[in-house]
Amino acid sequence: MTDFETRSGFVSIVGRPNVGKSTLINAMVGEKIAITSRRPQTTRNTIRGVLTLPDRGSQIVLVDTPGIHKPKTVLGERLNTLVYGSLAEADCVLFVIDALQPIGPGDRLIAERLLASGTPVVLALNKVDRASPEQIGEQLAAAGEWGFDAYVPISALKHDGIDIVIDEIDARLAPGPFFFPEDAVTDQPDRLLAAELIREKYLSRVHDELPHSLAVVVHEIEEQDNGVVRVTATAYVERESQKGMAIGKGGVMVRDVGKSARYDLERLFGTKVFLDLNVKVEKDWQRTDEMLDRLGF
Ligand SMILES: Nc1nc2c(ncn2[C@@H]2O[C@H](COP(=O)(O)OP(=O)(O)OP(=O)(O)O)[C@@H](O)[C@H]2O)c(=O)[nH]1
Ligand SMILES: [Mg+2]
Repeated sequence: MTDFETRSGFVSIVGRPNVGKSTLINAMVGEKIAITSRRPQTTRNTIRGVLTLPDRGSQIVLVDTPGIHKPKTVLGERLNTLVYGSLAEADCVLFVIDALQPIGPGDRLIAERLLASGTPVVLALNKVDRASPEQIGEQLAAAGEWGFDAYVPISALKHDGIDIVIDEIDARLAPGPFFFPEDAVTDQPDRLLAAELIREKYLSRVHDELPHSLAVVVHEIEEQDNGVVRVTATAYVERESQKGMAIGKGGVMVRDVGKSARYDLERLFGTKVFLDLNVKVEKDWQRTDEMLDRLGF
């Protein structure tokens, strides 16, 4: 017996890199709380999104996680540890696979971990907007062998099937308290959200190894007397050669990133923003524990 009149639960969103986990959390909470990009390994932190359904008396706390992959760096190892740690706390798992990519060893590894954990699993087959009916059928049949609790074809990008995912999760919530205010969509501090928005602008503009070598830190967010919010940030790269790329010819890259980020930041803070963005070299930050600590991983 419990005294709760409400239901709630923590739901980890897991899957291989690039399958659309962050796009899905944004679609579910209805706001952009996680950045997305065409490149794998975009998400580097667990990001909590909150979805309250007042009519049903329930609250879903979604946890977006970095894609699970074979780790090559200390950062990679920490990301995997982070994902498996979040599974331990989950009441339910939302396992995302890509309709356009045949099920591979990466998906199987995750599926086995999930089956062993005994946690209820809702599988979302994402990106069906670009898949043929045959592809969708084959993927569902193959994934069906795992015997998870529910299977939902979706398009996170086009917001198709999202309500069904929410229903399937809601049906599996146990009596429990609301952990967040009803109108909350995330518990991320502004500094982190701002840093991620700046990193996203870089990810869509730079190539080769630079996306992986890039970390953004927001040092200060300060409201000035004139009402303008001043955001002071640094984009860290790993090598001197990357610094030139991150700044661009005559500063064109840093200006373009800054302009685009400022637009999102102004929406986030609801006021004019002055963005002070610098680029610095921090040698091999992904490979040293000390630097990962400083950057907040
Ligand atoms: N066509 C299509 N593309 C999608 C869909 N969902 C996500 N994408 C695209 O897939 C790419 C990866 O999306 P993300 O949401 O960043 O993927 P992720 O799983 O969070 O990736 P990591 O954080 O790197 O693990 C982006 O270019 C998205 O726009 C979808 O339903 N349909
Ligand atoms: Mg992501």
